[in-house]
Amino acid sequence: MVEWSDAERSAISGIWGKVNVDEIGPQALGRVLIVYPWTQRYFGSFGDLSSAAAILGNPKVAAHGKVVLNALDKAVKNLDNIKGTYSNLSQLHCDKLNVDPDNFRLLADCLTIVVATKFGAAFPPQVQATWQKLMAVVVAALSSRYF
Ligand code: HNI
Repeated sequence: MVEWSDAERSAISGIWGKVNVDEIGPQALGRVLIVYPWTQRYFGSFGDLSSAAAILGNPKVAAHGKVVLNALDKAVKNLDNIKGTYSNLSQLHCDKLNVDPDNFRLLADCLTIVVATKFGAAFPPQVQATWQKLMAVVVAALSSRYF
């Protein structure tokens, strides 16, 4: 059972309250597909992913980036039960989508970089520390039905 202190809860709601899902989601997923090109194999139906510009301009990537960040919003709103919140989503990524769970960490890392780039001084190390904990719990929860 993950414990969250009041300071951690307020750090998460502070930074998450500033995140525009429609902007950050597409950038985070786009970055994964550019930095780790083998992840493109899961998105064969998304059309043109042939260059960084194509990926960042691809409306399906943008739409799916929003879907992913809206799912993250559910974790933020259910900090005390992220594992349960993501149970079905974990099973879907495992059984139906066959996504290698290592990729969850890659997405979490890209999201952290996008958030750090966007918020700069408003994302100091103390806030990042809590953010990394959130990412670790999310990655573990999404991986939980694989084993
Ligand atoms: Ni992911 C579909 C959430 C990481 C590949 N993914 C979803 C859906 C949600 C979601 C929500 C929609 C489910 C539905 O239709 O019921 N994905 C998340 C979250 C993370 C994540 C919260 C990590 C934080 N997904 C990843 C990663 C990959 C990935 C890292 C591959 C590299 N996801 C997919 C694919 C689909 C998908 C593929 C189906 C997309 C489609 O529309 O065809």
